[in-house]
Amino acid sequence: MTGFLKQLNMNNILSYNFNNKLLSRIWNKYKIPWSCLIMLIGLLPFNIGAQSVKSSAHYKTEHIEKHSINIPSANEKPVKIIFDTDMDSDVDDVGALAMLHAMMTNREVEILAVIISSTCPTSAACADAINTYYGRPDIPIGIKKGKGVNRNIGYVDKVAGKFPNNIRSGESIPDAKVLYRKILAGLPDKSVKILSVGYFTNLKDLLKTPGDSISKLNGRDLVNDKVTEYVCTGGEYPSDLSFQGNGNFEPDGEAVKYVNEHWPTMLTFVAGEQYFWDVKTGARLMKECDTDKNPVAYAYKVFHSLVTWDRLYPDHHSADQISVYVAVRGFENKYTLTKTLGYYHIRNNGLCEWKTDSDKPLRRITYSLKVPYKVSADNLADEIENLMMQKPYKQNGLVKMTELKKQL
Ligand SMILES: [Ca+2]
Repeated sequence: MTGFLKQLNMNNILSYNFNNKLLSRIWNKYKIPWSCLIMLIGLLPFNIGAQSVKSSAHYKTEHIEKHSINIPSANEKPVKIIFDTDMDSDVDDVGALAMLHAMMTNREVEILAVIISSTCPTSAACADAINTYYGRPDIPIGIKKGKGVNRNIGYVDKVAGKFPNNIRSGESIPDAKVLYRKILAGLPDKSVKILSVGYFTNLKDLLKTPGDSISKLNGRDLVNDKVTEYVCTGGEYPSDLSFQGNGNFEPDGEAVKYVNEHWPTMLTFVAGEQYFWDVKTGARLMKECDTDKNPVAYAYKVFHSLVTWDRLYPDHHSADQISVYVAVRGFENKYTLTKTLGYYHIRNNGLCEWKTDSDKPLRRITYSLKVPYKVSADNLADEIENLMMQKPYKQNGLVKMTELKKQL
């Protein structure tokens, strides 16, 4: 603080001397009447005040950058994320949520809500158990109401039954599209990213909502105003025209088609198949973390006890975690993820083909993305798994950062 006062005083003195010299020159050159000079002198305090504010802000920014290793600079705000997950049939959703929590602790991310695209209530309870484990039990959770997809294989029931959470029944969980509207309506314009790692059902429902008491805007306009980008796990690059179908596209292909054609902001598809499997995570998590105390490690352990198809066992693919990486850290990173400009042609059953149409409106341009095989998938896996294994920070990292800034 002493240094700050010294710097502040020196700046004010410099400012004051500069203004005095300026007034002398004006007086000597133009012989301005004293009444006018007094008016000019009257402006000096405002000038000094402005200099003081500027100096203070400058000092604080510099101070934070130099001395607080884990605190981003004033220009590096955490990325606001709404996380939309199926969390019923695969366990990479759990790994993705764990990553987001670690990134929130590290001030890269602010999780605004977790929204379940499955109709399985224990998916919501599992997500709440994970949020609670990371010390953030109050993160809002929504779920798809009514008819929808439910591919629960059972690991979420085990996690929800073993670890503390506040979800007691499906009826107590807010409707996904209503929660979306409430959160979006309360945000500044262009301030949030939506990240989905499951079905597109909730996003279709959101786009179709009319104006209401929450916001006069319909869903599409609300998204257009508030969302910077929508990043999703989904699709095959360059095409999936088989009848197997992509795991996120096929269960609600109509929703994928609708969202792809109506989403008003940038839409990034983290699309691919083989590279998902090249980035292997989970084995180290289960080996080094206590599966009785850590719901993420426990979810992976239970998942592997229920499935026989995981050819990577004891590791697992990292499709949803790669989408987290892309949503938070973007394309420009050391793993040189590549993007391809174009547009998905999607059929109602979820089959898709990537094309580079030029007649699509700019606002609806979508991206596909793949990791070149020369990329060190093992290094990316290590980075992802380190985040999945990062210990909880019991207090909300963002609040902590605010408190620390106040002290400076
Ligand atoms: Ca998923």
